[in-house]
Amino acid sequence: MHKTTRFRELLHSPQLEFLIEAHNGLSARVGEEAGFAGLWASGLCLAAQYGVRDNNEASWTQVLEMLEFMADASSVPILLDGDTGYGNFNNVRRLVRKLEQRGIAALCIEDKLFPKANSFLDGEMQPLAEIEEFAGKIKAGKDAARDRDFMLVARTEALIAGWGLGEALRRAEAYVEAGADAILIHSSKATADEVLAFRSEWGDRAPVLIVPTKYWRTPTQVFRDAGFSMAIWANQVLRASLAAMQRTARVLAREQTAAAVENEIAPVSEVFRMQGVAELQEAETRFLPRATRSDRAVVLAASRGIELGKLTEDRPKTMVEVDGEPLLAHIVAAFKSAGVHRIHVVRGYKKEAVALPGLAYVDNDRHETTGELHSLALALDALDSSEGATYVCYGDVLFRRHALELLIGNESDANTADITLVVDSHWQESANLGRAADFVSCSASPTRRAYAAPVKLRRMHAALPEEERHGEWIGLMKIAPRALGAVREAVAELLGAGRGSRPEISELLNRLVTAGLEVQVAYTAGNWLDVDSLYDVIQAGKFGGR
Ligand code: SPV
Ligand code: MG
Repeated sequence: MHKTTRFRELLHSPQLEFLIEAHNGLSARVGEEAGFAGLWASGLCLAAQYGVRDNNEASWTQVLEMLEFMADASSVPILLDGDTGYGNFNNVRRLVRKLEQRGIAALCIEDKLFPKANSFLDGEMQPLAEIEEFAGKIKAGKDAARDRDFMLVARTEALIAGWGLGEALRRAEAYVEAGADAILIHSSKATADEVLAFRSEWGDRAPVLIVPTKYWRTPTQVFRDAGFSMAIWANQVLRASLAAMQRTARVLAREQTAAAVENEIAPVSEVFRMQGVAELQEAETRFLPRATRSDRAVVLAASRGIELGKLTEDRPKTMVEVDGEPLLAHIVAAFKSAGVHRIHVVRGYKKEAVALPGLAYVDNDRHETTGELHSLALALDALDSSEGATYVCYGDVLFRRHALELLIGNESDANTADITLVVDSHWQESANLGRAADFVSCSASPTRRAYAAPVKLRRMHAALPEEERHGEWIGLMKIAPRALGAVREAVAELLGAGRGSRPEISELLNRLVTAGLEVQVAYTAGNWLDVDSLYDVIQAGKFGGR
């Protein structure tokens, strides 16, 4: 049901209904959660939460902005306390249009002059609008509404301004005549006598709303018996939060420890709940490619990187700073932002210099005589037997998160091969082709991949003839849980067979292909950088964004 229709129903329901004040998204949610069927966007409270006076100091568009948050945060109808309508009939027309656009159900305007002041501040001194002029605003407001259920409540201040019951009735009559859907009769007396007198004289010409701020002692049953349509708790929530904020701030200032207030205040988890954090987390699982909890990464970072000369005298290449942070920190950040939080780093050369927090370390103490496959073997030994996927990358490769997302994919992806490699189809554009590169030959070229079945690796070799090259492996791969055993075995075989030699990961991959494992290729164009030279370090500084 539309919020407008719901509000209309509330206005005409046979029982006394209640609206509670709200002044921002959070208080709107608080009011709805407490069980209120509607909200009063109080002018006083909106002004107060902005820290300004209830004298139209906040502009009407600032009010509108906040109303949008309130309407988004709640599903019950909102009645805006629209003061005098922020101008003449024309301003009211525009206001109504904007309120409808932002999902506000109803508008209340009062018969004072712009800029108004709060009714409880010298209310009897405040001039009232001319009846005809105010009736024109009501007509214009109703005329502007596209939705027939958009309700316009006319509020008369005749009692507060000291003009008496007769004037209040005369005005109410004229306002309903002009099209008002209900009357708000306001009073600043400490008893309800005035509003009760109005109600009994008024009869049932239109629903009547009250704001029992000053006559709060009157039992609610009296309002029920009198037949009011709605009672508005117009400022109690703001006053409650003000008292709590003042108390907490004073105690903190005095005690200088949060322990003095912790038991009195809402836990942070409650703030998260009110913000709807759970919904976002749920949506992330549907819309974001994320690793699962048990996924882990292995970063092979044992070698020095002698090509970098002085830069790697006291640290391995993975700790060389790029853009103010070690290469490894960039790699860790890319994994973490994709949801892979368990990261194992194989270190060797100057291992004490590799000490970023929160990582698991595996030491290859024979790094000088062994190679990358030995490092990989050590890392695989250190992994638990969880069901997660294993991401493997080199400690000197910078890649953007996008490259990682190609591997992670989401439920709907066909990304379910035993092993998946990220392959750069733009290998020719690499600035430093003199370096060692893992070129790949695949079942389909990058340009044809959209039409073909998943692209499979045929062969990886540094000396692959140019006409066979479909791309270059960027040094990042994913091993599916079910393939981990086969990978472990193949690694062990290669290391066992090749005593003295230093088998490379390319050999491992070729072996796995021959053994019938499905090694798939995900093409990317750029999005990575292999840091093999001083030139690369400089390029890496410009690489930017993960
Ligand atoms: C408001 O809540 O801003 C009102 C009601 O207009 S009162 O403050 O009682 O005038
Ligand atoms: Mg007000």
